[in-house]
Amino acid sequence: MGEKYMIKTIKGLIVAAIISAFSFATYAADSRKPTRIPVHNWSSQIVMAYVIGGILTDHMGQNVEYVPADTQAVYESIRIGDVDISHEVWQSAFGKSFDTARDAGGLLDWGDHEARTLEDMGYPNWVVDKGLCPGLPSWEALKSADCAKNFVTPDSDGKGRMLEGPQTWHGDLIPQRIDALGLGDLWTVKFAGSADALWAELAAAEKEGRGTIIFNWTPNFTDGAGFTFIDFPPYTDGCRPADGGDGKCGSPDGYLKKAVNENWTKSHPDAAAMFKKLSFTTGQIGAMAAYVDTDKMTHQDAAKEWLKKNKKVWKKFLK
Ligand code: TMO
Repeated sequence: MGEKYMIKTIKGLIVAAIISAFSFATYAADSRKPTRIPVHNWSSQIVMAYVIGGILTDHMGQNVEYVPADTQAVYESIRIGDVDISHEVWQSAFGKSFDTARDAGGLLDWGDHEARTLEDMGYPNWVVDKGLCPGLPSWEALKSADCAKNFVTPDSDGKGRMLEGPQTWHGDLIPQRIDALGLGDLWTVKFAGSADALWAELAAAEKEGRGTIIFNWTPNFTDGAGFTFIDFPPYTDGCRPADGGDGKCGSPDGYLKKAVNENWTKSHPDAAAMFKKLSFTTGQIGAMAAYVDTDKMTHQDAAKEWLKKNKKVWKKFLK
């Protein structure tokens, strides 16, 4: 192997270094300080954290840090500058905490994703196919004792059981609603410890041939998989007990919002411009979740795969 080859290789390396320096040079305005991205406890949120982190590091030459964060307290953390962004503010679960932080100053509304959201109780379609609760998806079907008895579990005191998500997501919103609608004698609400426990319940109930009602949301991996949300009385502003209402209402047709720390938009103007443009559809977010919950990939691998398959989507967010 000759000197010529060595020189060629070195030349190649220099050219590569110059090209990569130029491709990041357009983002030189931003601070080298890592953008702190929160990580919560449902799949699309975690995958999207790595998707955004991947865009910032691999394509904008920036630094990021992933911060495990409480799903309600995170908005105050962003307001005071302990976390920089939030990429999935779900209206039903977190709208109130978001509003409180925004009104106190320091946290900015950074726009909505194209996807709309619904977070509510529902059931896999085989529950109705098996005749376990005629009348669904109307909530009034739940008034029937013949329905409730098909949802009894060993821990439910002879009542039908509904499985809510982790209590940090909505506190006692669902138990309050069940009582407010006069369903408390027939139904009891238990809380799952994790999102995975909800999916495990779907599998267990199907195997045991008993009915199941769980908390779920869209966009999610279940969007194309035969899951139906219960039609509760419509949501109206102020209908929830936390907002002074009687609680006899379902969840809103909600936004999926982004939020940022105000100072971060000044220290990281290019990242902030990218994040403002960033918007995903129901299908794109459902796919992020499906890589993990259906295909059993790690969140990091799911994000890499998503970025690889959706270059046209995210390149539009870059300048
Ligand atoms: C906030 N969540 C997507 C779990 O409803």
